Amino acid sequence: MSRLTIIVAATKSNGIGQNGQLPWRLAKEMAYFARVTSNAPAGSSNAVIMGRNTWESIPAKFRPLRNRVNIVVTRNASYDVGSAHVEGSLEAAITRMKAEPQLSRGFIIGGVSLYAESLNLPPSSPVGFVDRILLTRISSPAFDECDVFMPDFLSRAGGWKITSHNALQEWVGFEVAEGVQQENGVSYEFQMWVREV
Ligand code: FOL
Repeated sequence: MSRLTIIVAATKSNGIGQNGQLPWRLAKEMAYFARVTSNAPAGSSNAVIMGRNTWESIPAKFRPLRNRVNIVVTRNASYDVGSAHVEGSLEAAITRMKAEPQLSRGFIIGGVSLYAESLNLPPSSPVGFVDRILLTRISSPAFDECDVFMPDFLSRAGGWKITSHNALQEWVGFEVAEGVQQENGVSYEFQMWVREV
């Protein structure tokens, strides 16, 4: 059984993408994503589990995401990317991840299907479940053009609570900018949410 972390940047209406891409270009936010998902104790690495559309949305020059074990989930049995593990279900991906030597943390990095499916894993699931969400909340502009939306985890039963900024920094293992950040005219904030189980 493993505890998994979702990492996502979402608007106030939970928009996360548009036309198969991120709706914004935020270099510092992306650097945070890369650092959080890469940061692991010496001699170990983290895994990033993603859906096929998310894999295809990552610029080719950044794939596979370096210094991380990349696992792509697709129902297409003949999908082959060579440079990443491919599995047929979220459960198979988590099982594959756990077979990895020197594995530290497991991150679900999108998209909507994998976020929804992983949030639905009960704490009693034999493979694992999500107990933490690293949410970058984009407060303005609204990005009304978004065409894919994160499931509204905050409104679900499940007891999600926002943590202190200190708890976020302790968990990721480095200093994180606190409060509302401004980049390219976009306002956002780094948050961590956990659920007690
Ligand atoms: N979570 C957060 N907080 N922000 C995101 O942008 C984000 N994006 C995804 C999932 N969770 C997220 C999925 N989309 C890359 C591109 C798209 C993507 C995830 C990653 C990517 O190219 N990452 C490189 C860094 C590239 C750079 O430095 O510009 C990496 O090494 O992680």
